[in-house]
Amino acid sequence: MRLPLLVLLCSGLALTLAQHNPHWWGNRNTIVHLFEWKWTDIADECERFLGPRGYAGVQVSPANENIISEGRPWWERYQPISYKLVTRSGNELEFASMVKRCNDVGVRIYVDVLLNHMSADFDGLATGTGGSVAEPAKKSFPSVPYTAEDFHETCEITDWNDRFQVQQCELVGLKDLNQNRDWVRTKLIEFLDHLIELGVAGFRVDAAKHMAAEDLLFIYSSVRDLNINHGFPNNARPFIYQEVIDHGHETVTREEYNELGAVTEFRFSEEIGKAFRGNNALKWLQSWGTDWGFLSSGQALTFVDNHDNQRDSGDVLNYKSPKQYKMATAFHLAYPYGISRVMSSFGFDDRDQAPPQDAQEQLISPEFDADGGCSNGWICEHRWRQIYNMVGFKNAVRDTELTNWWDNGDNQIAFCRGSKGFIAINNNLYNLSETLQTCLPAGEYCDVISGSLVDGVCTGKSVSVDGNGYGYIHIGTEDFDGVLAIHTDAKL
Ligand code: ARE
Ligand code: CA
Repeated sequence: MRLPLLVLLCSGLALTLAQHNPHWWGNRNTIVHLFEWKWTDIADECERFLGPRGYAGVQVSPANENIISEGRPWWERYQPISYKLVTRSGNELEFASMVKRCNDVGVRIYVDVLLNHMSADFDGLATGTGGSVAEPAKKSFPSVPYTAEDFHETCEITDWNDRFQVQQCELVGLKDLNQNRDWVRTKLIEFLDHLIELGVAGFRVDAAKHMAAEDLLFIYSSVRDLNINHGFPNNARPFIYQEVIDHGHETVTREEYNELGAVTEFRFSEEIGKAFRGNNALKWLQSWGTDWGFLSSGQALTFVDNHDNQRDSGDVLNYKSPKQYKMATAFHLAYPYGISRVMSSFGFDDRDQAPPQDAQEQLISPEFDADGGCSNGWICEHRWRQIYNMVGFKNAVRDTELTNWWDNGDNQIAFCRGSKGFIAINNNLYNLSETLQTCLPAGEYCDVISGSLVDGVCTGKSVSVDGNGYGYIHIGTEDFDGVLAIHTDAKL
């Protein structure tokens, strides 16, 4: 029986509105997507790097069993065949231990969950990463179990502006679950509850646009509260952020979902890429945010690139354009807008390429060089000083307003965050050399882009701020990076 949307809205509203809270610990603010990492490596990373550097949480790759595809493309993980927690990232024990170890150092775990579909057609019997077998062509997934009647009729999405097709046909051939059926709802809720029991703080909901908002409302409202044994308060609801790709002219809109939880703001990614690639002057970023038609700040999950669009051509930036990428990321983390997610990639030359793996097709662990960067196929943008120091900047300036915007009428910009932080960016092909209002108390500050504050000294540039808050700011064409950032936690 389908309840009218209004009834569901009224009964679910109180609960679901709270599903915008990411449950960050302390003053932390930034989520990192450790794409395709193993659970044991993530647990280590929480303890040795993410906790100490002030990251708030990790988005992990799908945790439930998937089909094994020839050559092991990363996207096989988006083709589930059961809800057993066994993937190339690890098994349930390893998952549980990761969640606990990360929570223990104040880093939350958000799981990428696939509620829309199961795997696509496969010749004959398919085997999963947990040993389950399925016959996707017959929509038979005995390990759940699901049978053909749990799915929508097979059809193809040919018109992305046809609601029926988008929500009830098969996204790239993936068998489309019917979330209006009690059995399907029950299985999905059990799966989410299981993850919550293990201590996760929330979910990235894959392909949310391909499911009716009212079905998602029912599911989200039905899952249990977060596990108090992992440090969450009583009655805390899981944080939900939904992947809805809406460029602004879709039939199924992001507004159908943003009351249920946060929504990925793809236009943020596209516009920030465009600006820092030099296709839109940075001075226009003064009005960045809702004036650009973006969702309200608390509803927008923001990112420079994600694991899909970093593989597409176009304006979106990725690690392959490091100077522009670091500038865009610095702006992302300095400007008070959105729920920020940083991408951490593995290197790729073609779209389907597998993540770093050994001859037995086991995922390999990242290795680190003397600077702490990753060296064996993992890119680890989150370990780039210019990025993790901006995560620290964002923590330091939390809850302050943007003031004192300055620009040169072109591609040089600067602004303050209260009296806690100041950033300048130069994307012109000539020097930025100005005495600017930094809004900071008088003193000597370390630029956290060209270096850090280490044992009482700046390893990079420093800026002296006078009694009126002014400082001489220089970002030259000879500089390695086009950003300078100072804040009160990096004061000599
Ligand atoms: C793979 C093969 C396909 C094959 C299929 C089935 O590539 O050729 O048909 O398997 O055998 C990922 C990969 C896919 C992969 C899939 C399953 O990206 O290549 O297919 O896993 O293994 C739309 C959706 C959006 C979706 C994007 C990719 O709306 O939800 O397409 N994004 C999520 C994930 C992906 C994942 C899936 C969904 C599936 O982030 O990583 O796919 O779980 C316009 C529209 C958008 C549309 C976009 C497509 O912008 O507005 O709605 O996004 O175009 O570019
Ligand atoms: Ca669907």
